[in-house]
Amino acid sequence: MANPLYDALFGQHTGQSTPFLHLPDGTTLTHADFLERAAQLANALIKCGLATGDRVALQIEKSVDALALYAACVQRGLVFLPLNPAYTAAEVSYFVSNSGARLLICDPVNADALRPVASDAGARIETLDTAARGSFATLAKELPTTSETVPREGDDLAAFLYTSGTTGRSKGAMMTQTNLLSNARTLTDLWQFTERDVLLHALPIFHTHGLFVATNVMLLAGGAMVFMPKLDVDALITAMPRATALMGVPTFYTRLLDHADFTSELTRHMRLFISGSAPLLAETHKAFEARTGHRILERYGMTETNMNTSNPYDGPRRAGTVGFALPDVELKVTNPDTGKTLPQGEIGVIEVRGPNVFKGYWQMPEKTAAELRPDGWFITGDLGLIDDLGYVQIVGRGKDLIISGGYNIYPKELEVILDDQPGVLESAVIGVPHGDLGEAPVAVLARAKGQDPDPEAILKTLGTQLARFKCPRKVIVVDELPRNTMGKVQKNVLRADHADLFKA
Ligand code: MCA
Ligand code: AMP
Repeated sequence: MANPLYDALFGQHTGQSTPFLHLPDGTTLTHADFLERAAQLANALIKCGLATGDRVALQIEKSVDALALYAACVQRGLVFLPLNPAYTAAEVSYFVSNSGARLLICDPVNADALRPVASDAGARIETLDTAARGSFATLAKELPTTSETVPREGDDLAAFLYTSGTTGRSKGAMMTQTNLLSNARTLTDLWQFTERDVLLHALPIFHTHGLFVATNVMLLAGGAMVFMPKLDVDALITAMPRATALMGVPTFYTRLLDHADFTSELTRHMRLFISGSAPLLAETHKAFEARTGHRILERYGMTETNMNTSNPYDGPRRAGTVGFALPDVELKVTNPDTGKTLPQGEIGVIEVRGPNVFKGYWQMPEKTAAELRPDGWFITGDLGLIDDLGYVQIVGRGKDLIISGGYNIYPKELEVILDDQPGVLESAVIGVPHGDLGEAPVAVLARAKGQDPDPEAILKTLGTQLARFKCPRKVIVVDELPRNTMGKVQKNVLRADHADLFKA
C-alpha cells in the first residue's frame, strides 16, 4: 500500500542527485541528501517510541533538519505539528498538551524552560539546533539513512496547525494527506512550477504559506529552493539572479520596493512573484509593476483550507482582488445570518468547499460544527464579494483578527491578559494600518476609577506570556471605551480614531 503524500512529494526523488536546497553557506543539498537525512531522523523518531498517528511537536528555528522532520513524519505516518519559535513556554504548553503530542523537539537553549511543559503533558523532550546538534541529533547519528515508508490513506492525518479563535483557545486544524496533496497539485499546475524553477524561500516553515504552499509545490515540481533563515532583503536581492520565483507576504514586497537595489534589471529573468496571507494593497501592486514590469500574483488561503483562490497565471492579475476559486475548489458568498448564497457583487461571508478543506478541529466537535457545514462548506469568516468579472475581492473580516506582517493576532488573547492588569478596567485591542506590517496591534486601555495603568509594566507582563510579535506596538490609556446602544465596544470607532497612529 502507498503513502500518497510521501510518494508524491518525497519518494519520487529517492536517489536523485538533483538540487533541492541552496543553503546560506553556499552549499547545495540534493534531493537524495535531504531524503537520507529525513530517513535518519525518521528512524530516530521511531527510536523515541513513536507509533503511527502520534503527534510530534517541533519548536526549532528554520533549518534543513526542521524541514527534514516534516518529511520524516510524513514517511512514518506521524502527525507533524510545527510551532513558531517565538512562542513562549506558556503558549507551547497549551499546544503540546492540547494535541497530546508524544514528543516535543526544541532548541537546546529552551530545554530548561520546556522540560516541565513536556513532563506535565506526558511528552518526551529532545533537543535539536540549526547546526544539527542536540540530544535528538545524537540519537539520529548512527542510524540508517533509509527508513520504512508507512502506508497511509488520503483521509489520514498528516499535520496539525494551530489557529486561534475569536473566543477561547487555539484550535488544532487537522490536515489530511489529501488536503495537502490536492492543493499542492492544483497550485503546481496553475502556477506552472517545474523542475527548472528555483524559489526564493524566506518564509517561516511553521505556517501554511512557507510549508504547504512554497515547499510542497517545489517538492512536487522537483525544483530547488534558495533556503534562507528569514527575510533579509539584502540577501534576497543577492540571491535573486539565481532564482525564478518568489513567494512572500505583502511586507516582502513593500520592503523590496523600499530598497534602492531592487530594480527592473534585477527582476527581468524572474518568472513569478506571488503574494498572500494578508491583503496586498493595490498601491503596492501598482508600484511593483511600475518598478519591475511584473504583476504580482495574489492568492488567498487559510490554515484550515490551504489555498482557495488565485489570480490567473496567464490572464489579467487584478490589483485588489484574490482572483478566482482554484479549479478544484468551490466558492460562494453567503448571507451571514441566513447562510443563503448572495448574488454576484453583494458582500457577504466567503464559504469554500473542496479537497483542500481540513478535517476539523482536533477534539473540538462544537467548534468544527460551527464553521464546517455538514455538506462540506467551510465558513471562512472573511467578508468578500465576487465582482462583475468573476474575481473574488476580500473587503474585510467578519472575525476579530489582526494580521501583522502575515502573522495572525487574535485580540481576545491579549485582552484577557490586559483586563487583569493593575489599574485596567477593560481593554480593546485593535489593528491599525502600518506601512511595514500592513496592520499592527494597538491596545486601548480604559483606566479603573482613579487609577493609572502603567503601559510599560503591562507590556513587560504581556511579553512573558505571549510571543513578542503579538505585543501591542502602542498602548493608549483612556477614561472609557466607546460603546454602542447594545453596550458592545465599538472597535470600528477606535480603529477610525487611531487610523493615523503609525503615519509618518
Ligand atoms: C517579527 N516581529 C513582528 C513580526 N515579525 N511583529 C509584528 N508582526 C510580525 N509579523 C517582531 C519580533 O517579535 C521582534 O520584536 C521584531 O519584530 C524583529 O523581529 P524579526 O524576526 O527581525 O522581524 P522581521 O524580520 O522584521 O519579520 C517581519 C516579517 C516576518 C518578515 C514580516 O514576520 C515574516 O516572515 N512573516 C511571515 C509570516 C507568515 O509566513 N505568514 C503566513 C501564515 P522585538 O524586537 O520586540 O523582539 S499562513 C497564512 O496566513 C495563510 C494560510 C496564507 O494565506 O498564507
Ligand atoms: P490563517 O488562518 O492564519 O492562515 O490566516 C488566514 C487569513 O488570512 C484569511 O482568513 C484571510 O483573512 C487572510 N488572508 C490570506 N490571504 C489573503 C489575501 N490575499 N488577502 C486578504 N486576506 C488574506
